[in-house]
Amino acid sequence: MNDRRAFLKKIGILGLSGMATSMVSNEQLHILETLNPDINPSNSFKLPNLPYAYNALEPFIDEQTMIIHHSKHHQAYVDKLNKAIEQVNEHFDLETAFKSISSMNISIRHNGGGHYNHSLFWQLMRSNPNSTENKSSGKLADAIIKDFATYDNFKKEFSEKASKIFGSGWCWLIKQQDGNLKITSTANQDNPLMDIAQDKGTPILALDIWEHAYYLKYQNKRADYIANWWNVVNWDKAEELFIKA
Ligand code: MN3
Repeated sequence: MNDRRAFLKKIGILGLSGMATSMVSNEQLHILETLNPDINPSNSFKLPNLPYAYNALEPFIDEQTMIIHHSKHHQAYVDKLNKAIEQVNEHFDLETAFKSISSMNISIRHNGGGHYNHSLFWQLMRSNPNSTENKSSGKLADAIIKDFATYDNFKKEFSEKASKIFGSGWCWLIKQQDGNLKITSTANQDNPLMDIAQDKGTPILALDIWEHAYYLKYQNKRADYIANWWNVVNWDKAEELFIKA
């Protein structure tokens, strides 16, 4: 019954947006729905479902942190973003908004970034309870070798950048306009798609460095959180983002 309702809802949305069913996977459709109010019948942003259970990232990221991070923190960004865009009548698309975010209401920058960054962050992780080796593969792996000499070098550089962020922020691997990869960081909920970002590019990896992302399990040991996060990086998703960028 639920499946049928969900299916009919999707068909309705596909009809509205004029997309062919074959062009959109279920996962992509869900993300489109949550990130774009234009194809979301309630005309507001929505909290996306996690693509796994709250305890799926154990033992590296604990269940309680995931519950609070997703259902409280991310939900709050969504709610505040919807409030911030109440005054905006025209077509509102987050990725477009980021290109001129410096001229917008600060609440759209904080909460639009918060919604976008977390939506990406959830997708860029996956379950790996047995801690099997988890490394980049495919074209992204080749690009990492080209730009950082070795995978271990890249991992070390990214971990150092993430551990040195002062206060709250995000660490990113981005693909720049020239096609090269770069490790960069942003403060608060800013991201590399925003006009105010020092290094601009398409996010390929995203790591939340806010204390709410790790404090329950790791307290002040941010380096341990970062070291364990590598176990749950979803390299298939990163490869997909890299190829699309
Ligand atoms: Mn967070």
